[in-house]
Amino acid sequence: MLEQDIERVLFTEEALRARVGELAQQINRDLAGKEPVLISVLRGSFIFMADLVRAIELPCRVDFMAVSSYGSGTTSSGQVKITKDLSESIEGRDVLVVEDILDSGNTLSYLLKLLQARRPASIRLCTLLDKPSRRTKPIQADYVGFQVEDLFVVGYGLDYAERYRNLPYIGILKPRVYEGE
Ligand code: PRP
Ligand code: 7HP
Repeated sequence: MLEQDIERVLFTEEALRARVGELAQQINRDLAGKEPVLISVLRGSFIFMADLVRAIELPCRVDFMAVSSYGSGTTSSGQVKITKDLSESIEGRDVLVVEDILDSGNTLSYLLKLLQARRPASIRLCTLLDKPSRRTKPIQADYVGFQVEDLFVVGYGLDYAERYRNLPYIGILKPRVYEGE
């Protein structure tokens, strides 16, 4: 079972639910009167997006973009690949990018540049987790669920080698799982 590979639970289902609700309240206030488009960066953000959008009370659109830079390891390859683009134009729209984790910043600095070139009215970034100690690109999120230390975390959408996304909480993997990577 997946549970056997988890060393410690960092954020329980209850803690995630409460924090996602707080983030949504902040977004409801900040974007009041607007109709933002929420862009989920797949695949890691799919669960966070589903919970966040249901707590947002504004009229909004959703769209999806798939990018990948980690391959099957625990460090970024540095090369961001777009594997699925948006379905609609964002020109003139208020955009909220929804991510699961901001780590080195490679993925999001690449993505934000690309989205900015499409001339949205505004872009904001919401990440569930932030690992500032690993940042190599100067990028900050407007909304952060939790800061995490330099530990590889899984669950609630986040994977290691495509596994563990379906854990309902966020936890730290036992080192034996990725040793010898
Ligand atoms: C993960 C995560 C972020 C990115 C963050 O994606 O979802 O997009 O890494 O890391 P960075 O700040 O160091 O770039 P990954 O490439 O693992 O793809 P996934 O979303 O399909 O799991
Ligand atoms: C990407 C990623 N994916 C899962 N867990 C982490 O801790 C990660 N950092 N960057």
